[in-house]
Amino acid sequence: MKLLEGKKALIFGVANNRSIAWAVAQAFSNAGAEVGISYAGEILKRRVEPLAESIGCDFVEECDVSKDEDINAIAEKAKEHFGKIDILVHSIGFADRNELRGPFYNTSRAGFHLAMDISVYSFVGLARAFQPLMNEGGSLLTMTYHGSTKVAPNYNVMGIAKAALEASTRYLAFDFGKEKIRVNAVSAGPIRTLAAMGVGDFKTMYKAFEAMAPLHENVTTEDVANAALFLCSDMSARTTGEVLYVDSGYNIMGVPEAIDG
Ligand code: NAD
Ligand code: 0WE
Repeated sequence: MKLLEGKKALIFGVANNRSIAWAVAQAFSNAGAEVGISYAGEILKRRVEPLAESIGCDFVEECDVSKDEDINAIAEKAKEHFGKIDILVHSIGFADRNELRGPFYNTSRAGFHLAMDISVYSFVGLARAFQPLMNEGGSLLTMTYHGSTKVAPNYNVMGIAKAALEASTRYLAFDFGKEKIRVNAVSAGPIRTLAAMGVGDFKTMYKAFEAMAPLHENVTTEDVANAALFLCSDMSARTTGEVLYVDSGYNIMGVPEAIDG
């Protein structure tokens, strides 16, 4: 019996084959789940449809999470297609590129609102829309980053958004606990995805991460997907409101080891 046999999972945030959401979709499909995929906009459709097809996924729907209409519409479509679902994965984050460099105090009001809306509120909005469709024993999962609790230079307003996302995870876990639905987050180390590409000096950060982390290895989307599989399966039946780090141990370090060899 596979870990997600008989479970229905809806995964938000597939942009391309490097997306964390795509690794999650593949891992869940391999674990026996029936998978549905959602992507942000028309431009991504061409990329996402062949990926979905490759895992035999026949629910591929556009949803711009900045629009309540889109969120309500996809919940309605999911209800028609799946009836109820067991798992919802939120793998979405966005800030204006200009906010991800220079001093944090330069964050504009509009930039702050946008980052919070797309990266935080969307998880709450999806949770509300899908609450009536979630089976008991189900799971909600989101993706976060260590810049939420510690300063990551240039991550800026996204760090504030991730702090709010992690707090939202705890409040949602409380609400959904009554219905025996768990809500958790995976905190991943830096991975070269589309969302990381636009970031100046990502290579330096990537190298520094590898040097500092106890395991001295960078993180892959497959690593994140395996943790997601654990958190969305009955293997983690009594874990909720948690942030699980998949970061080669980077976050436990306070002082780097000597690098003179
Ligand atoms: P990605 O670019 O593949 O995924 C981000 C997704 O957000 C894309 O699919 C994009 O279309 C979607 N998105 C943006 N605006 C949207 C909107 N209005 N409506 C719907 N979808 C929208 O990059 P990724 O690295 O896979 O990112 C997924 C999640 O993982 C994000 O929350 C990110 O913050 C988090 N994360 C990434 C890293 C990393 O280093 N790559 C590390 C830790 C956490
Ligand atoms: O959460 C993320 C990605 C955040 C992100 C990245 C972009 C780049 C392109 C959000 N919005 C945008 N908007 C764009 O236009 N990560 C954890 C990856 C990441 O992004 C960083 C990082 C790391 C790590 C930005 C600055 C510093 C470090």
